[in-house]
Amino acid sequence: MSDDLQTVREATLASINAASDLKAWDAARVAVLGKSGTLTAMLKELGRTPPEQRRERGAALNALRDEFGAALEARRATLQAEALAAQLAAERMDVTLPPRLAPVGTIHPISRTMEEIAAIFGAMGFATAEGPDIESDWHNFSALNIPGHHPARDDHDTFYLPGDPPRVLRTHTSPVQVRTMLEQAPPIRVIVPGRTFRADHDATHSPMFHQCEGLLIDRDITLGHLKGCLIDFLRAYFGIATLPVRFRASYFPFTEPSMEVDIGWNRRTGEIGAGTDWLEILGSGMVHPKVLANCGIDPREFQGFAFGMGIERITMLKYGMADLRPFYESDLRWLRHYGFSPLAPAILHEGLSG
Ligand code: 2NL
Repeated sequence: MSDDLQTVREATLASINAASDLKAWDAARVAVLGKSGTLTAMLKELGRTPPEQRRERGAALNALRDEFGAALEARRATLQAEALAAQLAAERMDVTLPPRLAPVGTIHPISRTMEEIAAIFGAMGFATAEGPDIESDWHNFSALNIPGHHPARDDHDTFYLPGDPPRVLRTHTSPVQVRTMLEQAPPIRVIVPGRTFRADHDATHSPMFHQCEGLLIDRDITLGHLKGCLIDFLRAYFGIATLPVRFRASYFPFTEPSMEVDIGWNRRTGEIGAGTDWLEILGSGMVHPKVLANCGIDPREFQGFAFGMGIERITMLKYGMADLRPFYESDLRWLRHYGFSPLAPAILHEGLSG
């Protein structure tokens, strides 16, 4: 090999092996084999070489081109392996580490109780219905046989909203059952959990609280159906198969007859299902014929029963909470203590058969 080719060879191989990353490698490649690279220029000059030297020089240049190509390929493989090793080292991770857990909240006891009630009545074929917080006077009162002059209106401490006619914040969830009866033909089985509002605020009353009412309408429905249904519910909800339940005559404008439902407890210890005292827990009754007629149902053909309960109250009784106010204060300590895991659903209806 001629001296000039030997010089080019050494300089080129040195520059290829000096390339310390893929960018420098590419620059070295272009400098030799690119359009105006050193070897490209020498190959172009071959045409001007005297014919007797051309063959030998051409063979030498071709050999150089192959050698540079091989050197470039070897360098590229080395650089890529180094780059991959560096990346693997930099991005090293331990896939056996436990995951960082996202903070998990808790289900509010009000929501939990509503879910439990829906699960128990759901197993008895009741659907859950919802409706608006703001109601007409007719849906909240008149349809339920509570006329304008009726003293029950004063009892309800109603929030009236401005307007003509004035509307109300619903004082119970009954207007949702009224809407259900107007929209659906019997048979009807619904429960209606939700917010209710009364202008009443002290240690045991909040102006916003929660109720769950229920309604069943069908042919040949009797007080016996009401009693069996509510006894099953109370025993499943409190998880006490032998819970004593007592029905006591009462009065509501929207039911006839009406009954208060009591459960057995020990007033001194607060224990439910034990002792000789009675605790009022539900209101109930056979739906008043006038209410059925107001809601487009013929009372000679269909009968039914209805009931209502306070969610906060039955929650406090079941979980031994002494005070109503923390329900609405969003105190994380209280919520963590009394809240429920979002991963453990209410499956209390199993208690009905079990
Ligand atoms: C209670 C008493 C009760 C009802 C609610 C009702 C609804 C319709 C027709 C007839 Cl649409 N009745 N609801 C009946 C009896 C009692 O609630 O102490 N609630 C906390």
